[in-house]
Amino acid sequence: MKIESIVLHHISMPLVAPFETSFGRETNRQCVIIELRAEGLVGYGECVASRDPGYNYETTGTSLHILAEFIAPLILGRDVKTAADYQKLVSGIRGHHLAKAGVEMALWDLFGKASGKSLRELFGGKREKVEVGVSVGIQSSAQSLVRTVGEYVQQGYARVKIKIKPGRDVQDTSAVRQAFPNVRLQVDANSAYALAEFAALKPLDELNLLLIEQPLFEDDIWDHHKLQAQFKTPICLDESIVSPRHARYALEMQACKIINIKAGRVGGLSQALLIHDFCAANQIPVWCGGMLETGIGRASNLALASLPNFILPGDLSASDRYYARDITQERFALNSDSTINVPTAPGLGVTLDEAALKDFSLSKILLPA
Ligand code: OSB
Ligand code: MG
Repeated sequence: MKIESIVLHHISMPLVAPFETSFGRETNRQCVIIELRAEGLVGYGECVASRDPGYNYETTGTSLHILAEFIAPLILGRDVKTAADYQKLVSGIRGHHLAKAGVEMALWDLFGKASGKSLRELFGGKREKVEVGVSVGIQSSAQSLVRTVGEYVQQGYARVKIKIKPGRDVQDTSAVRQAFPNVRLQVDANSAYALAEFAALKPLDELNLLLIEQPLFEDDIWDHHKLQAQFKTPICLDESIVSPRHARYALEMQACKIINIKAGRVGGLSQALLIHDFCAANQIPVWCGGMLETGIGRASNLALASLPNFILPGDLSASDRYYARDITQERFALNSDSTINVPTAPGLGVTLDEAALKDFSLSKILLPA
């Protein structure tokens, strides 16, 4: 499709509650919404970079720079036919996967709208609803964590992930396990530990956790191999897997038993699909990670998670877990069986709430061909 114009919307949305991880605390979530116009259609994508470089090195600022100065000139006025075409066009830009992935999402929205097919259909996903869980940030105390987890369990979330960091790990996790002996529980350290530090947290291995997510440095697959050899609980990599190549490295090194897939982190939905297929061929389960997405990114994650090797519940909670007001007309609700329905309309299957986008806007960059 011939790309006629690009609009970059830098927005900030208030979260219903602050979200705290080992790398920081967010009360407002920033992101960049990408609007592509082509052949009378509009496609939307979400670049999931945050305000601060805490999760990885990208920020809303770096992504706006890369999008406006480097990615836009490569696609404006060009006929981009497939996601593979797009990946070839941007292959000269090193890194900046969150920026690249935001545009790829908008392209898929366009491809779907042009062909009358939903993303799920384009990906070959079979599920009409996907199993989901909730990611709970670090709370003021173990008691308040237990209270917060209790509220989510009450709402019907059958899988809970809690964020941990040095000093807030074994005690917090044990308290949750004791209060909820049967809940499917996992922890996420967001790269907060060195190998020796985490190896000392052996009690975690006795708490019947589904997995331990990204305990060590994001650029260190080898130390995760050493840690996995000492833990019976599966290690799951998030930050470390930034491409299909890295997924191969991790499996060859036996650095993990499970992979968290985020289309943003790996440079686009096409790359996420490649990792899904590679893991399926190697009997490694995957699950869909989240970046506190708006309804745009959430729709994309749901379509991705409808694929067969997304075996574990995703970090894909209902819209009201994140935002009182979203930028899509549609809001995603939790079904009583801890699932969320996958959109069925063409493309992402959601419609933008223009007024909300405007109200949340920090800046807007218009790039004509
Ligand atoms: O590590 O999975 C993560 C949110 C922002 C950045 C990194 C992560 C997260 C989450 C939230 O855990 C998942 C969600 O969107 O519910
Ligand atoms: Mg994570």
